[in-house]
Amino acid sequence: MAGTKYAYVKKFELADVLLPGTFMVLRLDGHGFHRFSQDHDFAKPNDERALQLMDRAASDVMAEFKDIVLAFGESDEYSFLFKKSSTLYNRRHAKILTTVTSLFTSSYVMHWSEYFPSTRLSSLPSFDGRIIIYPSTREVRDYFSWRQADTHINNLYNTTFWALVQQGGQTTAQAHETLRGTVSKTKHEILFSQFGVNYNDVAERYRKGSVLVREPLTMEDEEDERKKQKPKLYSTITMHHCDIIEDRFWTARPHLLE
Ligand code: DGT
Ligand code: MG
Ligand code: MG
Ligand code: MG
Ligand code: MG
Repeated sequence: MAGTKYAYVKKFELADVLLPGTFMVLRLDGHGFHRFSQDHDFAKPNDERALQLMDRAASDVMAEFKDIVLAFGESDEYSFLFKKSSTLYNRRHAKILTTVTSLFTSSYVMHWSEYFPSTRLSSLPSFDGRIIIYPSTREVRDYFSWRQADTHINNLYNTTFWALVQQGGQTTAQAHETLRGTVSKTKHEILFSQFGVNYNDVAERYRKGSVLVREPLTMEDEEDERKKQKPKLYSTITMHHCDIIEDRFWTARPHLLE
């Protein structure tokens, strides 16, 4: 085809390569999930099934794209960290972003009925996506701290808000008013004194989000896998609901930021 008189149009496709030797972080976010969550009766403040379905789609993405070493999910969003040396699709921005985003979406749809057996998928879920490149480990650490701090702030607010409404009998307008301008400590106190809830006992999944880690298999594990005739599996994906702001998580896994 290269020789036809039409082939020049290909030259209009400009390169969109992401800077080599930098960390690529890809974040997806559900489009219009305020409405989508209402249409599908998501539990408030947190719907365990919906969060598990997000985790499932994210782990399918990680199974397909081995250069993704870490993922963090909360609410209707997921962030994926690619290893710094990744040359996936020659680091073409649009190719990476669209392939990952559509794979995530198709997995979300394909597995919907496993997680929502009695709720028909009645509208079309879609996700927006972006890739941010970060020059050093400092920004990568701060990026994930930013997302997990967001999880905490939103969950504390939402947990207190829905306690006021569901158990405290307030209207949503009243609950907004009750919480206007309050600091974290006040929300903890409201939960404890009015509803007997110690916030620290709320499920870690809700307080900390989901962390998917690609763990390299040890030689011994590899040998076991070979015996099971899966010679190509050199890593495994594990899920955690743990702190990723402090150093501990990262120092235990130096391979993530190599
Ligand atoms: P966007 O992202 O600009 O298209 O708009 P939205 O509506 O997706 O807004 P966003 O992403 O800022 O907020 C996520 C929405 O999804 C928020 O309205 C709450 C809803 N949502 C996410 N997870 C849950 C859940 O577990 N339970 C309930 N009830 N709602 C959830
Ligand atoms: Mg948004
Ligand atoms: Mg959204
Ligand atoms: Mg969101
Ligand atoms: Mg093609």
